[in-house]
Amino acid sequence: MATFNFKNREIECKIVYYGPGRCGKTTNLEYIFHTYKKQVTGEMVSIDTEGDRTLFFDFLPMGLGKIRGCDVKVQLYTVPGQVQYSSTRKLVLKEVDGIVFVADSLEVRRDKNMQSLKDLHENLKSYGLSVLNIPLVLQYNKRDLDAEGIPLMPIAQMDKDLNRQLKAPAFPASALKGDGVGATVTEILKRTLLSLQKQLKWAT
Ligand SMILES: Nc1nc2c(ncn2[C@@H]2O[C@H](COP(=O)(O)OP(=O)(O)O)[C@@H](O)[C@H]2O)c(=O)[nH]1
Ligand SMILES: [Mg+2]
Repeated sequence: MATFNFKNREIECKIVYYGPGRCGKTTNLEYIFHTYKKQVTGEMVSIDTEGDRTLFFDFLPMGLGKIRGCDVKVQLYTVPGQVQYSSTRKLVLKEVDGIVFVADSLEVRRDKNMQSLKDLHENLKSYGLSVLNIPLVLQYNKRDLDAEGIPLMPIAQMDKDLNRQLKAPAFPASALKGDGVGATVTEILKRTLLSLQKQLKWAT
């Protein structure tokens, strides 16, 4: 749940990039951090866990408008994807307002994607949240590897595996090249802001 600070006329919310280890979450955030410099309001903070990191930075999306005269400040987070960091992943999801699920398009990562989505589902449930009613966007990453002759799952297969029930917007992407990264973050920002607007309506 976002923090509404009416005194500073600021609303602070949290978007988490979730997905299996090595799917490209950190690469997404690094691309955003470097490409949308003007909208980044602080440093990238990195919390090291052995072999993997939790990253976050503050982001002030421009052009998406204010909510009731309040600026909206977003914290973008990644989680460590490796199985052993389950408790960290859960902690990062606390009070989340929107989620980008990054799936790895590599054929060999098919099961890992599905496991990670299930893990997301369970972790959200422990906070009384549901993947079905939280703002959510999927990203099918590493599409560039197709050109290298590396076997990737067709988009239709990934939709079937991951998005049959969710019916969330899904973006093919190459976080490495930046393709689809902006479209993904813009969509989750839009959806998260819309959801906050609705929550505010109920609260007043
Ligand atoms: N070819 C290609 N490699 C990628 C892409 N995204 C990430 N990678 C690579 O995959 C590896 C893991 O990426 P990383 O962002 O650290 O994954 P994370 O564990 O989800 O944070 C790194 O070597 C990245 O350079 C992509 O879109 N295409
Ligand atoms: Mg990472």
